[in-house]
Amino acid sequence: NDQVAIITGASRGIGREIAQQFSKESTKLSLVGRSEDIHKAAQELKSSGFEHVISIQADVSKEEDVQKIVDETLSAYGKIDILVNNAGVGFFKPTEEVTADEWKKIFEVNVQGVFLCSKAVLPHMKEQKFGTIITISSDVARYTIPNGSAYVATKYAVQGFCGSLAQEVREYGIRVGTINPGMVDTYFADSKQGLPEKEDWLKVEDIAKSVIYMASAPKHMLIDEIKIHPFAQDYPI
Ligand code: NJP
Repeated sequence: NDQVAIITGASRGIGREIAQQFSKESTKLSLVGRSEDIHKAAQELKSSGFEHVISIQADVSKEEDVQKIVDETLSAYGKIDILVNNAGVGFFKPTEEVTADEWKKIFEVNVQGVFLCSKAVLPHMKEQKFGTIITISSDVARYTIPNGSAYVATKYAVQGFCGSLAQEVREYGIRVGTINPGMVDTYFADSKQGLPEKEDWLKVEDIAKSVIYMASAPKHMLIDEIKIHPFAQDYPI
């Protein structure tokens, strides 16, 4: 396998597990996160004997950081086959308590980050006439919940962006898809992974394996959306 993948938000939670699963497929990896923990995630893979991994401390909402991600990936591996837009943040509270700054910031990461990273890899994928862009969206891109107006709005936006992009780049052999999970046991929204009350929630492996499935589908196949819920979660259809 000589595929090259960029995974954003790979320092913990779903992104870190996506990196683990890709390493088992021998996919070469660029791991992205804002904090220094991103280097630990790469080191963990190296310690387990996987050599083809670099870590890039970068913020997906900043254009100059995103350029750094693409430049460092190309100089390490010479190409980009897969982008996993996984980095994302969330908070849940009544709308009148959401500040304008919080609204702006969640859109900068969840929506602008997906736009900037996708835009930055497109010239390379177009040139090689192949590529897969997978975005971890959410099941709330398909329905609404109280106290989630900002987060839900970002995921509706992401869904609209990815759907439009999918049609736009099809002629270049580039596949664009979203994975839309329900509640996953991670550090999301200031939580902790492994809390007993989240025992019935989806596990990071459930989502990571879907990413591998989507990315490794044969070239004639486009999996444009995967929805996954914890069996125990009550959700609107
Ligand atoms: O969250 P968490 P998840 N630039 O907090 C990084 C979606 N989702 O794994 O930057 C670059 O454990 C952050 O690292 P750091 C969700 O919307 C989740 O659950 O160092 N990286 C960390 O590695 C999101 O899109 C649930 O702080 C940035 C990672 O992102 C995706 O799943 C349900 C960054 C977040 O790890 C992964 O979230 C659902 C930035 N600006 C959708 N900001 C769920 N957990 O229930 C953050 O439907 N990161």
